[in-house]
Amino acid sequence: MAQTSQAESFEAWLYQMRGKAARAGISETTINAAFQGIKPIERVIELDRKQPEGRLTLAQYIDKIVSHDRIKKGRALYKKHYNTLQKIEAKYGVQAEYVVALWGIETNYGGFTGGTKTLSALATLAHEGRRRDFFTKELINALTIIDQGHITARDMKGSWAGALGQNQFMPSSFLAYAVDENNDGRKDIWATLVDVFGSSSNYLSKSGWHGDERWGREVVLPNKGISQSMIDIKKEKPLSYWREKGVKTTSGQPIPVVEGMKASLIQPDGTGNKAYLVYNNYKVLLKWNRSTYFATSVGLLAEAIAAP
Ligand SMILES: [Ca+2]
Repeated sequence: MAQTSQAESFEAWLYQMRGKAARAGISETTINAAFQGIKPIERVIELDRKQPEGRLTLAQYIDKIVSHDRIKKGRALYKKHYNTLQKIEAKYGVQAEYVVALWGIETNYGGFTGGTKTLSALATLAHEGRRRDFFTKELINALTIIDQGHITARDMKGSWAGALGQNQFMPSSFLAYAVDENNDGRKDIWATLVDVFGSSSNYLSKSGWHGDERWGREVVLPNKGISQSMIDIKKEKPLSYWREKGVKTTSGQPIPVVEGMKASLIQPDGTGNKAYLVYNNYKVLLKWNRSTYFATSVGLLAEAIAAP
Protein backbone atom coordinates (compact mmCIF):
# COMPACT_ATOMS: atom_id res chain seq x y z
CA MET A 1 0.00 0.00 0.00
CA ALA A 2 2.71 2.45 1.00
CA GLN A 3 4.38 1.68 -2.29
CA THR A 4 1.27 2.66 -4.24
CA SER A 5 0.62 5.93 -2.43
CA GLN A 6 4.27 6.91 -2.82
CA ALA A 7 4.10 6.22 -6.55
CA GLU A 8 0.92 8.28 -6.81
CA SER A 9 2.43 11.18 -4.95
CA PHE A 10 5.39 11.12 -7.34
CA GLU A 11 2.99 11.31 -10.28
CA ALA A 12 1.12 14.20 -8.68
CA TRP A 13 4.37 15.95 -7.89
CA LEU A 14 5.61 15.40 -11.44
CA TYR A 15 2.46 16.97 -12.80
CA GLN A 16 3.15 20.09 -10.72
CA MET A 17 6.75 20.09 -11.95
CA ARG A 18 5.51 20.20 -15.54
CA GLY A 19 3.73 23.44 -14.68
CA LYS A 20 6.84 24.79 -13.00
CA ALA A 21 8.96 23.91 -16.03
CA ALA A 22 6.51 25.64 -18.38
CA ARG A 23 6.54 28.76 -16.21
CA ALA A 24 10.36 28.66 -16.26
CA GLY A 25 10.18 28.99 -20.02
CA ILE A 26 10.94 25.39 -21.03
CA SER A 27 9.34 24.62 -24.40
CA GLU A 28 6.41 22.26 -24.67
CA THR A 29 8.38 19.98 -26.99
CA THR A 30 11.12 19.56 -24.39
CA ILE A 31 8.63 19.09 -21.57
CA ASN A 32 6.77 16.39 -23.50
CA ALA A 33 9.94 14.56 -24.45
CA ALA A 34 11.51 14.86 -21.00
CA PHE A 35 8.62 14.08 -18.68
CA GLN A 36 7.58 11.00 -20.58
CA GLY A 37 10.60 9.06 -19.34
CA ILE A 38 10.93 10.37 -15.79
CA LYS A 39 10.63 7.63 -13.16
CA PRO A 40 11.62 7.61 -9.51
CA ILE A 41 14.82 5.63 -8.87
CA GLU A 42 14.82 3.71 -5.61
CA ARG A 43 18.60 3.32 -5.63
CA VAL A 44 19.10 7.10 -5.75
CA ILE A 45 17.12 7.47 -2.52
CA GLU A 46 19.17 4.72 -0.91
CA LEU A 47 22.41 6.44 -1.90
CA ASP A 48 21.11 9.83 -0.75
CA ARG A 49 20.28 8.38 2.68
CA LYS A 50 23.40 6.30 3.05
CA GLN A 51 25.62 7.23 5.98
CA PRO A 52 29.14 8.08 4.93
CA GLU A 53 31.45 5.16 5.46
CA GLY A 54 34.39 5.32 7.85
CA ARG A 55 36.32 8.34 6.78
CA LEU A 56 39.66 7.79 5.08
CA THR A 57 42.70 9.67 6.29
CA LEU A 58 44.23 12.11 3.80
CA ALA A 59 47.12 9.71 3.17
CA GLN A 60 44.69 6.84 2.40
CA TYR A 61 42.60 9.11 0.18
CA ILE A 62 45.64 10.26 -1.80
CA ASP A 63 46.82 6.65 -2.21
CA LYS A 64 43.45 5.73 -3.62
CA ILE A 65 42.75 8.80 -5.78
CA VAL A 66 46.25 9.71 -6.95
CA SER A 67 47.04 6.09 -7.76
CA HIS A 68 49.90 4.87 -9.89
CA ASP A 69 47.43 3.84 -12.60
CA ARG A 70 45.68 7.20 -12.64
CA ILE A 71 49.01 9.04 -12.91
CA LYS A 72 50.19 6.78 -15.71
CA LYS A 73 46.97 7.12 -17.67
CA GLY A 74 46.92 10.88 -17.09
CA ARG A 75 50.45 11.29 -18.40
CA ALA A 76 49.64 9.31 -21.52
CA LEU A 77 46.46 11.32 -22.21
CA TYR A 78 48.23 14.61 -21.50
CA LYS A 79 50.77 13.69 -24.19
CA LYS A 80 48.15 12.39 -26.60
CA HIS A 81 46.08 15.59 -26.44
CA TYR A 82 49.02 17.93 -25.89
CA ASN A 83 48.42 20.31 -28.82
CA THR A 84 44.72 20.70 -28.12
CA LEU A 85 45.39 21.18 -24.42
CA GLN A 86 48.02 23.84 -25.07
CA LYS A 87 45.64 25.85 -27.24
CA ILE A 88 42.97 25.69 -24.56
CA GLU A 89 45.50 26.59 -21.87
CA ALA A 90 46.54 29.68 -23.83
CA LYS A 91 42.93 30.72 -24.33
CA TYR A 92 41.72 30.34 -20.73
CA GLY A 93 44.92 30.78 -18.74
CA VAL A 94 44.54 27.52 -16.84
CA GLN A 95 47.41 25.03 -16.91
CA ALA A 96 46.31 21.94 -18.82
CA GLU A 97 47.54 19.48 -16.20
CA TYR A 98 44.87 20.68 -13.78
CA VAL A 99 42.17 20.17 -16.39
CA VAL A 100 43.44 16.65 -17.05
CA ALA A 101 43.68 15.94 -13.31
CA LEU A 102 40.07 17.00 -12.74
CA TRP A 103 39.02 14.81 -15.65
CA GLY A 104 40.97 11.90 -14.14
CA ILE A 105 39.53 12.28 -10.66
CA GLU A 106 35.93 13.01 -11.66
CA THR A 107 35.43 10.17 -14.14
CA ASN A 108 38.76 8.36 -14.56
CA TYR A 109 39.33 10.29 -17.79
CA GLY A 110 35.84 9.71 -19.10
CA GLY A 111 35.93 6.00 -18.32
CA PHE A 112 33.24 6.23 -15.69
CA THR A 113 30.68 9.00 -16.19
CA GLY A 114 27.77 7.22 -14.52
CA GLY A 115 24.90 5.72 -16.46
CA THR A 116 22.02 7.08 -14.41
CA LYS A 117 19.31 8.95 -16.28
CA THR A 118 19.80 12.48 -15.03
CA LEU A 119 16.22 13.70 -15.20
CA SER A 120 14.95 10.70 -13.24
CA ALA A 121 17.76 11.07 -10.68
CA LEU A 122 17.10 14.79 -10.20
CA ALA A 123 13.34 14.27 -10.07
CA THR A 124 13.77 11.56 -7.44
CA LEU A 125 15.94 13.83 -5.30
CA ALA A 126 13.70 16.85 -5.84
CA HIS A 127 10.67 14.81 -4.83
CA GLU A 128 11.93 13.12 -1.71
CA GLY A 129 15.61 13.77 -1.16
CA ARG A 130 17.23 15.70 1.64
CA ARG A 131 17.78 18.85 -0.43
CA ARG A 132 14.55 19.25 -2.39
CA ASP A 133 14.81 22.94 -3.28
CA PHE A 134 18.34 22.52 -4.59
CA PHE A 135 17.43 19.54 -6.77
CA THR A 136 14.21 21.15 -8.00
CA LYS A 137 16.33 24.02 -9.33
CA GLU A 138 18.82 21.57 -10.84
CA LEU A 139 15.98 19.70 -12.54
CA ILE A 140 14.81 22.94 -14.18
CA ASN A 141 18.44 23.66 -15.13
CA ALA A 142 18.74 20.19 -16.70
CA LEU A 143 15.57 20.82 -18.72
CA THR A 144 17.02 24.15 -19.84
CA ILE A 145 20.13 22.34 -21.13
CA ILE A 146 17.92 19.99 -23.15
CA ASP A 147 15.82 22.90 -24.36
CA GLN A 148 18.97 24.62 -25.61
CA GLY A 149 19.72 21.54 -27.70
CA HIS A 150 23.00 20.44 -26.14
CA ILE A 151 21.76 16.90 -25.50
CA THR A 152 18.50 14.96 -25.71
CA ALA A 153 16.50 13.98 -22.66
CA ARG A 154 17.18 10.33 -23.44
CA ASP A 155 20.95 10.76 -23.69
CA MET A 156 21.33 12.96 -20.63
CA LYS A 157 23.10 10.63 -18.22
CA GLY A 158 25.49 10.99 -15.34
CA SER A 159 25.95 10.27 -11.64
CA TRP A 160 23.13 9.30 -9.29
CA ALA A 161 23.29 12.83 -7.84
CA GLY A 162 22.81 14.58 -11.17
CA ALA A 163 26.41 15.40 -12.16
CA LEU A 164 26.85 15.41 -15.92
CA GLY A 165 29.37 14.15 -18.41
CA GLN A 166 33.11 13.66 -18.33
CA ASN A 167 33.80 16.50 -15.90
CA GLN A 168 30.71 15.94 -13.76
CA PHE A 169 29.20 19.41 -13.89
CA MET A 170 25.95 19.87 -12.04
CA PRO A 171 23.36 21.39 -14.41
CA SER A 172 23.83 24.84 -12.79
CA SER A 173 27.59 24.66 -13.46
CA PHE A 174 26.89 23.54 -17.01
CA LEU A 175 24.70 26.59 -17.63
CA ALA A 176 27.27 28.91 -16.04
CA TYR A 177 30.49 27.48 -17.45
CA ALA A 178 30.12 24.90 -20.23
CA VAL A 179 31.45 26.02 -23.62
CA ASP A 180 31.15 24.85 -27.22
CA GLU A 181 34.88 24.69 -27.84
CA ASN A 182 34.68 23.03 -31.26
CA ASN A 183 31.92 25.37 -32.47
CA ASP A 184 29.49 22.72 -33.62
CA GLY A 185 26.57 24.40 -31.87
CA ARG A 186 26.48 22.03 -28.89
CA LYS A 187 28.14 22.22 -25.51
CA ASP A 188 28.88 18.52 -25.34
CA ILE A 189 30.64 17.48 -22.13
CA TRP A 190 29.57 13.86 -22.70
CA ALA A 191 31.38 12.96 -25.89
CA THR A 192 33.37 15.92 -27.27
CA LEU A 193 36.72 16.10 -25.49
CA VAL A 194 37.57 19.66 -26.48
CA ASP A 195 34.25 20.77 -25.03
CA VAL A 196 35.12 18.93 -21.81
CA PHE A 197 38.56 20.55 -21.62
CA GLY A 198 37.26 23.99 -22.58
CA SER A 199 34.38 23.80 -20.10
CA SER A 200 36.59 22.80 -17.15
CA SER A 201 39.11 25.51 -18.09
CA ASN A 202 36.36 28.09 -18.33
CA TYR A 203 35.00 27.03 -14.93
CA LEU A 204 38.40 27.51 -13.28
CA SER A 205 39.17 30.70 -15.18
CA LYS A 206 35.84 32.33 -14.29
CA SER A 207 36.28 31.21 -10.69
CA GLY A 208 39.48 33.23 -10.30
CA TRP A 209 42.32 30.92 -11.38
CA HIS A 210 45.85 32.34 -11.57
CA GLY A 211 47.55 30.82 -14.61
CA ASP A 212 51.04 31.69 -13.41
CA GLU A 213 50.67 29.98 -10.05
CA ARG A 214 50.40 26.41 -8.85
CA TRP A 215 48.01 25.01 -6.25
CA GLY A 216 50.36 24.99 -3.26
CA ARG A 217 52.97 22.67 -1.82
CA GLU A 218 53.55 20.27 1.00
CA VAL A 219 55.66 21.89 3.70
CA VAL A 220 57.44 21.05 6.92
CA LEU A 221 56.57 23.16 9.94
CA PRO A 222 59.13 24.43 12.45
CA ASN A 223 58.97 23.00 15.97
CA LYS A 224 58.05 26.39 17.38
CA GLY A 225 56.66 29.69 16.24
CA ILE A 226 53.42 28.75 14.52
CA SER A 227 50.34 28.78 16.70
CA GLN A 228 47.45 26.47 15.99
CA SER A 229 45.25 29.46 15.17
CA MET A 230 47.48 30.29 12.19
CA ILE A 231 46.73 26.93 10.59
CA ASP A 232 43.56 28.05 8.91
CA ILE A 233 42.60 28.26 5.24
CA LYS A 234 40.99 31.65 5.89
CA LYS A 235 44.26 33.19 7.11
CA GLU A 236 46.32 34.36 4.15
CA LYS A 237 49.84 35.67 4.60
CA PRO A 238 52.59 36.59 2.14
CA LEU A 239 55.02 33.77 1.35
CA SER A 240 57.76 35.88 2.98
CA TYR A 241 55.84 35.69 6.27
CA TRP A 242 55.79 31.89 6.23
CA ARG A 243 59.44 31.76 5.26
CA GLU A 244 60.36 34.00 8.19
CA LYS A 245 58.32 31.75 10.47
CA GLY A 246 60.59 28.88 9.45
CA VAL A 247 58.26 26.92 7.14
CA LYS A 248 60.41 24.62 4.97
CA THR A 249 59.99 22.62 1.80
CA THR A 250 59.88 18.83 2.15
CA SER A 251 63.57 18.74 1.26
CA GLY A 252 64.33 21.05 4.18
CA GLN A 253 64.93 24.28 2.25
CA PRO A 254 63.38 27.63 3.17
CA ILE A 255 60.30 28.05 0.99
CA PRO A 256 60.85 30.15 -2.15
CA VAL A 257 59.20 33.56 -2.06
CA VAL A 258 57.28 35.06 -4.93
CA GLU A 259 56.59 38.75 -4.40
CA GLY A 260 52.90 39.47 -3.95
CA MET A 261 51.83 35.85 -3.56
CA LYS A 262 49.84 34.89 -0.51
CA ALA A 263 49.33 31.48 1.03
CA SER A 264 47.34 29.80 3.77
CA LEU A 265 48.66 27.02 5.94
CA ILE A 266 46.49 23.93 6.27
CA GLN A 267 46.84 20.60 8.00
CA PRO A 268 43.78 18.61 6.89
CA ASP A 269 44.26 15.77 9.39
CA GLY A 270 45.41 17.94 12.28
CA THR A 271 48.57 18.27 14.35
CA GLY A 272 51.36 15.89 13.55
CA ASN A 273 50.06 15.21 10.03
CA LYS A 274 50.98 16.57 6.63
CA ALA A 275 50.91 20.35 6.25
CA TYR A 276 50.46 22.34 3.05
CA LEU A 277 50.87 25.95 2.06
CA VAL A 278 48.05 26.59 -0.38
CA TYR A 279 47.61 29.44 -2.82
CA ASN A 280 44.74 31.15 -4.60
CA ASN A 281 44.20 28.25 -7.03
CA TYR A 282 43.58 25.82 -4.19
CA LYS A 283 40.60 27.93 -3.18
CA VAL A 284 39.35 27.82 -6.75
CA LEU A 285 39.52 24.02 -6.59
CA LEU A 286 37.51 24.17 -3.36
CA LYS A 287 34.75 25.95 -5.30
CA TRP A 288 34.61 22.92 -7.60
CA ASN A 289 34.43 20.57 -4.61
CA ARG A 290 34.75 21.88 -1.09
CA SER A 291 36.79 18.95 0.21
CA THR A 292 40.42 19.71 1.09
CA TYR A 293 41.19 16.04 0.33
CA PHE A 294 39.81 16.56 -3.17
CA ALA A 295 41.67 19.82 -3.83
CA THR A 296 44.96 18.43 -2.52
CA SER A 297 44.61 15.33 -4.69
CA VAL A 298 43.89 17.41 -7.81
CA GLY A 299 47.03 19.44 -7.14
CA LEU A 300 49.21 16.38 -6.57
CA LEU A 301 47.82 14.54 -9.61
CA ALA A 302 48.27 17.62 -11.83
CA GLU A 303 51.93 17.87 -10.85
CA ALA A 304 52.51 14.16 -11.39
CA ILE A 305 50.88 14.38 -14.84
CA ALA A 306 53.02 17.34 -15.94
CA ALA A 307 56.26 16.10 -14.37
CA PRO A 308 59.00 15.71 -16.98
CA1 LIG B 1 30.70 21.40 -29.27
